This record gives sequence, C-alpha cells and structure tokens, in this order.
Amino acid sequence: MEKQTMNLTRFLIEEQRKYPSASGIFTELFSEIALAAKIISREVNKAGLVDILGYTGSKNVTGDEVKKLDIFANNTLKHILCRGGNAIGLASEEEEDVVQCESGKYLVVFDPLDGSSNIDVNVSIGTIFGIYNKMDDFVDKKQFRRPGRELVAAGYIIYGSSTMFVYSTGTGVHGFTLDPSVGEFILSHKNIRIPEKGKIFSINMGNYKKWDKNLQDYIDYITEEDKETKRPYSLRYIGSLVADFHRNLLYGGIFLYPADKKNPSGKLRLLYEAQPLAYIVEQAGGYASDGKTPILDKIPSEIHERTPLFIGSKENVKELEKFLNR
Ligand code: P6P
Repeated sequence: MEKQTMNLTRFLIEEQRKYPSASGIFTELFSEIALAAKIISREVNKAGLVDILGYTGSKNVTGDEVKKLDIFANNTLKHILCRGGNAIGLASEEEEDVVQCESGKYLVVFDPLDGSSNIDVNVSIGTIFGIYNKMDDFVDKKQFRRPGRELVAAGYIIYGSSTMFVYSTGTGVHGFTLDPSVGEFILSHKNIRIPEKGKIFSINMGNYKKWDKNLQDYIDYITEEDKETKRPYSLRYIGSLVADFHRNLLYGGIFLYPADKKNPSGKLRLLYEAQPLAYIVEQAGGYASDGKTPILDKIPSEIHERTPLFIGSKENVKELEKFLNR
C-alpha cells in the first residue's frame, strides 16, 4: 500500500524533514512545478485531438520555430511560478530576457517544452528545469551567469507513454510517474543510478561529415566489431533531448550533441538544458562535459548561450574525451 501512496509532495516533505533548517518553501516551489507539469501533460496528451497542433508561425528568441504547445507550456510555468511567491525570477528558452516576479527565494531556469518539433508525430517530449538560490531581489541577467554547481535542484518531466517527473535536490535522483486517475505523481524510481558504462550512443549521424576528425574517429571506434570490448555500441536517437537522456539515464550510454560546421557552439542551451541535465546525471553517478570542461563548471555569458553536450555514463563520456583531446 505504502508504494502506491508515496506521492511527490509526501516524498518532498519526508526529504525536507531530514534537513531541520529547510523552510518548506522549496517543497512549495516543487509543488508549483508539478502542477504546471500536470497541466502541460494534459494539453500534450490531447494535442492530437484538438486544433492545438501546428506552428504559430513565429520563431522564439533563439530562432527555433515555435509551436502553440511551446507557448502554452511557457505561459503555464511563468504564470504559476511568478504568482507562487517562491520564485523571484525566471529564465526561459521562450523568453528573450529574464522575467522579474513579485517575491521569492529562488530563480528558476527552464526549457518549457523541449523537442516540440516531435509533437505532431507523437514522440515523447519534455520540460527541463533548474533552481538556484537568488542573489538579489532585483533580477537581471547577471544573476544567471553562474556555474551549474550552484544549482540547488534540477529535474525534467517527460511526456511519453506515461508522464514522469524526475528530479534531484542533491541527495540522489528520484522518478515519479503520473497517475492521471488521481492526478498525483507516484514514486516509481527511487534513487536512480546510471550504469558506469553503457552500450548505447545517441547522436544525429546525419551530421557525420560536419564533425571534426577526432569525433569521427570515436564514432568509427565504437561502431567497429570487437567482442572483448562489447563493440559495436547500439545507436538510439529519437531527436528529443529529454527522451534520449531519460533512456540513457536508465539503461546507460552516452548522448552527444557536438559543435559542428553548422553549429560552431553546438545546438543545445547551457543554462536551461545542459546544466540541469548535467546536475541530474552527476547526482545519478554519471558525467557531462563539453568535450573538455565539465558542464557544471561552465558559466553562461548570456542566458541563451549554446554548448556542445556529451552526457551519460561516466566511462563512456571519459572514453569520448580521450578521443577529442588526443
Ligand atoms: P537534431 C529538439 O529540437 C532538440 O532541441 C533536442 O530536443 C534534440 O536533442 C535536438 O534538438 C535534435 O537536434 O539536429 O538532431 O534534429
């Protein structure tokens, strides 16, 4: 019975009791994010049934085609978090500038609906978020120029065959699955640990010709036949960061989005994609880098900065780094 009734709120409260100094505001903030996740999940899951599909015909601040659900997800998170009184400021992929809220102890960064180009074909998509302690009540871009090591929590929601809420507050990674019949996230994956080494690699092979030689050599190496070192690895790539990351977190392996001739700094965003996922993967025993520097040590110079991202099982990422830094 206990297993079926351990929901996100109860789990957060029990975790909070381990830290007498905890004020409980953190738990409120997480509950606000969970509420937004349930609302977004409802819209994502019915998207095929109502005319919410299709592009708005606009581009977001970073130049990506924006779908209606992106805007819906962004506005849902912004509305709930800014009125909740716990987040003093926000940074979002869908907002050109930072968002100043009324009051609160925390800053929240998020990609409201990553992988949205997959919405029309029913591929899993996700929300990614990170939480920092505020530095000042006046929120400007400077407050977001900090290393991911200063994150106090991070997580993602994956809208797939089921909706899952996966997060860490620095004491391990825990996963909750939404039971729509009661509208609760129920603990389903306590203390997620990523395998030290995995056999999955996730990369867009269509860009092979654009990569530098060292990366091509790494891909050639892991796709060679060699029983002793359990090669070739298996390619699994769905083109939706949260879905690819979630699978590799559970099964082990490496996700790669390198810089290339088309994207000299890579495609993915440091502040609200790479850093939160790097926080999660390190909490689960994995590792993330840009090929040279740990993602959690990098400081964004501007809120929409891009970065190369290599993330997953520690041994796999370290093996790749050896090739890239030969
Ligand atoms: P490509 C989706 O548009 C996204 O931002 C990530 O979710 C995904 O990992 C990546 O882009 C896919 O990019 O260039 O392989 O289509």
